[in-house]
Amino acid sequence: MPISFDIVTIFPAMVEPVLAAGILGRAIESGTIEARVRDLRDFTTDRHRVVDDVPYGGGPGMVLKAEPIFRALDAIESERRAPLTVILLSPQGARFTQADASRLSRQAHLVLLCGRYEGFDERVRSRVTEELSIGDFVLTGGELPALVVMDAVARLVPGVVGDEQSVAEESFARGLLDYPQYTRPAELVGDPPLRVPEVLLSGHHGEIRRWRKREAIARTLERRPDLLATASLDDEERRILAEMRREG
Ligand code: 9D3
Repeated sequence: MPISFDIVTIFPAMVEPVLAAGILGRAIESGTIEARVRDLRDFTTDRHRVVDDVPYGGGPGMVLKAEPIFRALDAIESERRAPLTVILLSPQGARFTQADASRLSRQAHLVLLCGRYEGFDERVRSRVTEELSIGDFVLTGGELPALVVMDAVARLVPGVVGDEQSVAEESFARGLLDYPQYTRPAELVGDPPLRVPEVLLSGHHGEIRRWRKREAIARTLERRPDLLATASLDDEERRILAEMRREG
């Protein structure tokens, strides 16, 4: 059964073209994943299709009304004939991580609820399974975060990314940064010339594997030492890391 997503937004035009392009687009076209974009305004009942209103108690900005969101969720729930997993994208959410992507990729269906304005009527949260943020920076709405979550989840679904092995082995899932990669030519002419590390041209697969491990660990130690606290390293990697730490 393909995983399916319902994205609820007041800006379908911001979401739709992303779903048509690239690996996600191909997966949707082939039926490996399903995605529907629901315009929140289609779930209003007034002539002006109003989705927001002023906050009770006063203050700046507008708040997304609860009823159109409830009607959208009711409609999706009736179609699916099953309880929904509703993910609210908001700056107040828990930080979205690879572990969340992995967990969510085992669900059959996800609703991604995108906010705009100053936020949602708090009562929307009575229908929300979990609330996620993609990081500590301020965006204009939840559409890009919803696409980020969908992209990260969808690529873990079998058949979406061509090379299953690369998904399974990707170093980030183990808590390491990627090792450096090169492709032809072996030398870029210039001053100085930029050469591919000799070991990669050597054909010594054991040495190449160890070089890559060392590079991935060195980079992680240098740029993201926080990742090493929880990384799942094999014996060889632990030895390399201990040696690097000794040598400073
Ligand atoms: C925390 C800022 N809020 C103070 C009044 C206002 C506000 C700013 C931006 C409320 C909503 C938004 C729109 N952002 C999102 O909907 C959002 C988001 C983000 O801005 N950063 C990281 N992750 C996310 S997930 C949804």
